Amino acid sequence: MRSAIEQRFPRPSVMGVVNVTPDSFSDGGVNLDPEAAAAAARRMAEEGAAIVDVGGESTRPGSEGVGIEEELRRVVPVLERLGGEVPVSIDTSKAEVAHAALGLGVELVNDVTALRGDPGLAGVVADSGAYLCLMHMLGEPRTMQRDPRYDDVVSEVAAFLEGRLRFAVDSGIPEELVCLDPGIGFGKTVEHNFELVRRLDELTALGRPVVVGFSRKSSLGRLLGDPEATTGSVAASVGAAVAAYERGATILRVHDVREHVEALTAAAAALG
Ligand code: HH2
Repeated sequence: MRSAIEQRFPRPSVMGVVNVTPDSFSDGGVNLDPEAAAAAARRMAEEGAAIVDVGGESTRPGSEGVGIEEELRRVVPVLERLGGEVPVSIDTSKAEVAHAALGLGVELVNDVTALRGDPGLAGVVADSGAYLCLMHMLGEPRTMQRDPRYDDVVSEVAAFLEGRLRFAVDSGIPEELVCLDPGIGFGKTVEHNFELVRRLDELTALGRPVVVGFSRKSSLGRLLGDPEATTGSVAASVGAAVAAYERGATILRVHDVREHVEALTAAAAALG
């Protein structure tokens, strides 16, 4: 039986990102070799990550997605090498991939579709007793950055997450195992992304821990003056993560673990 997610992940906790993909927007190709990916995950745990998020499918703007066999081929060898030695989450929307990963010791399922992608995923999570992250996305990766529009981005994201939380609970997943994520960069403009962090209290008001993943995202590069940016700097990522923490985020999903752990440790000491 797992403890409530707030106990497992005290504020602030860092989730390190290991993408086992050729095409992720900021680290594509770096960890395609399973040995390299496992070494990166171990290093992140040593640097203070509470969990490492292993993903075998890029969801960058414009991406097409991969099939089940290919996703399994990418992530299973990495999870086998980690063998329960490093706390791991699986970044997938596919029930079969989550099922295999949970059998290899994964403790959290991170679904960017919030249980809309695969009708079998809710049951797999419910049966396993794993933690679950539900993320907001407008549209799908292939098209999501084509002129995203909201009347009020924060209230629409909050209503969506509340609905998906209800669906998860109705599917047999205990609420105390679920966290929510506004999905920075998933069908949002630069201004939408920063407004979500600025008004993060409206998402923490849903009563679940909030995950924020601003790390290296293009909005940071665009904010700093490059309208064509596809990534953002480490320093800008750390600034956004500290701001999100101050506004109530619990888990910060990041690529550069050491820098974020140091900054968040200092921020936590200063803010209390
Ligand atoms: N962002 C990405 C992927 N998964 N999951 C959650 N919960 N929140 C996020 O913000 C989030 C996520 C995209 O970043 P990355 O994994 O580095 O890139 P890619 O999708 O290109 O592999």
